[in-house]
Amino acid sequence: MVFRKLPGVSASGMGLRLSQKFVFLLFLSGLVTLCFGALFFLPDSVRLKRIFLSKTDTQPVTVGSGSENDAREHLKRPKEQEHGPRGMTPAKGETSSSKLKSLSRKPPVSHEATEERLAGGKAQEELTLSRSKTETSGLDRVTASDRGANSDTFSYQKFKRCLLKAPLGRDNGKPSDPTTNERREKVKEMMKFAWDNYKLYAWGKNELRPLTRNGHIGNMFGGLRGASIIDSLDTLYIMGLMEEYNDAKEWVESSLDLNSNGEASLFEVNIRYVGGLLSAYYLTGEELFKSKVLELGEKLLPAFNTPTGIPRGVINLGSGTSWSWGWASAGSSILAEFGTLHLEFVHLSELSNNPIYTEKVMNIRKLLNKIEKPHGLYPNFLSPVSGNWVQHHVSIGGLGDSFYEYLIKSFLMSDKMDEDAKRMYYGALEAIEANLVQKSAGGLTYLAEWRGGILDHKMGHLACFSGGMIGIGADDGAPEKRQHYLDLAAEITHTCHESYTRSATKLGPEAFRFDAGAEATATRLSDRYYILRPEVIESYMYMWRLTHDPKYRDWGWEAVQALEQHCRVESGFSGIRDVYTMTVNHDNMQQSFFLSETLKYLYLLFSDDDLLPLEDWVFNTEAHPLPIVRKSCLQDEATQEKTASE
Ligand code: DMJ
Repeated sequence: MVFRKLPGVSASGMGLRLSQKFVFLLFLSGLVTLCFGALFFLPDSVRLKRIFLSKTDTQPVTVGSGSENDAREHLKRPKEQEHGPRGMTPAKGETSSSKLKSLSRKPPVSHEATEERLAGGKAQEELTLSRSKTETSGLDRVTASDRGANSDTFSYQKFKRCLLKAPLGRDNGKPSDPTTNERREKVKEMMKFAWDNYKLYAWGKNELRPLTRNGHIGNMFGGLRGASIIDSLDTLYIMGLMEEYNDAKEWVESSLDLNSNGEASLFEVNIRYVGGLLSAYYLTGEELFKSKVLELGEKLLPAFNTPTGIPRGVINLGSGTSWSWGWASAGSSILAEFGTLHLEFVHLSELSNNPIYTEKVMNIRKLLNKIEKPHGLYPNFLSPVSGNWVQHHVSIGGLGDSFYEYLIKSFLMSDKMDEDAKRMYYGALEAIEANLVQKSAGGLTYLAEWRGGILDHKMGHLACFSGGMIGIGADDGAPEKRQHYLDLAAEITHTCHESYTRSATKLGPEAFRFDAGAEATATRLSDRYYILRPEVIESYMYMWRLTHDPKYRDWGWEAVQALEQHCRVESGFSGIRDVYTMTVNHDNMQQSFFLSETLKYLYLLFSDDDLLPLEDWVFNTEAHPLPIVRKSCLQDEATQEKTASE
């Protein structure tokens, strides 16, 4: 077929002349360049960017270990491990630790030197985030500096003088009994082993993968790195592992980059990074930790820019944009997440002398006080837009847990001045006792979960922290209930210990049930794993301090032996996939909370009570010790200082 040239139509057959065609092509190529260029300036979470960029570039957030979250993180691990590329193991010399050594700017600190310097006064499923419609822009952020933050006014010396006892005790908490001391030394050796391997194979990454001998970054902390370092600072320090502590401090100084632009869990960043830096500062007085934590605290504030002031779960630390977890129904926020900020935020206000942090968490408190609670219970999901509950699922384990813990600890940390927190805690405990506390056929006390009035006879490993929580709160409720609370705390701790003793490995499953003939055992395959969690040991530690019943130390020692036998591998510690089988299958993950919590609580269990005495310290939910705020003492000290200078 022959095409005839029509009048007025160009040779191209498209009705364009050569010059027009050239201009059009130029315009088109400009447009394409612009589109691709724009991709790199879009916020990390924009879906289009995810399609074009690789996973590591965009770092989609998988839910973290907050409450039920790390269970989900764990579920995706087997795949990664099986399909992990071969040859992932870096050559030993490739770790950055050696490089860091040469970067040292300040002389290393010894335990004694720090203490001496500070002495003075009385003491010394991979869930890629789908942005929900409830996304908030970070543009309207109110920063701490806008509100007049003044980091110069906090006096570390005044703070030290207001402590009742020396933080590290008489002899760093060394017990006089030789067996206990041997056990304590064993725990210290475990910490050193876990740390050395992290340093060797995963330095600067978030966690160590001990089987493949490499680092894990994950996606709970946005672009933040070094979770295991921040989580370990205080543990290394109280154990007197000073060379290791100095390496960690040096890393914070040279490599902790807070200018990340990734999607982070507000809860996880708060409990691990904010909590870890705060306690490192309070224990050592190093200004470095204070300036880092104040810088980070400021980056978290935009998460509160919601119609109710209830923060959303995820925040982009760079842009300040925040949104709800894609898996949380109807764009809701999670009780254990927005309810686990109080301790750290009060301390951020203390250090910055800026009330904004306290205001943010007090606002959460105000809303929770105002809304109706079914049977006095606090459901796990709340809308940050309407301020109403979204579902009626109540749990003292995952999704709820540390909210209750922070109520009683807020009261204790306020030097028992925060009456509101006290009232809320005992109110919640009453509702828990009336609705959730159960006795099994075999006589075990447990905490069931509540789904709109129907009980699920299951208790998560996470819920086992409650033995310790109820124990430390026993003194401050109604006096006639003191013994009752101590008994309840002991019964729950006993049940959790049973969940360990009834397994082949003597480690406890992720969740255990009390139905269909089960008594403190996991009935589902998916509940049989153990990821080095601390909660059961945490309760042993508190119950030991409260009662001095030697059984708690014996139970702790059983756990040490089980960890050594089943979780210690050639290059670190690893979780296991099934606590009921002796031929263990490791999950290839040394969680940062193993260093921060599990080993710290074990060390404290085998130490004298004067190592981080409970009269002066509360532990945040990641086991980072925070001091009790003695407002009146601090004010007296300030007045005295003023009078002296006049
Ligand atoms: C830790 O990160 C904290 O204890 C948190 O409150 C719950 N999950 C882990 C440990 O299991």
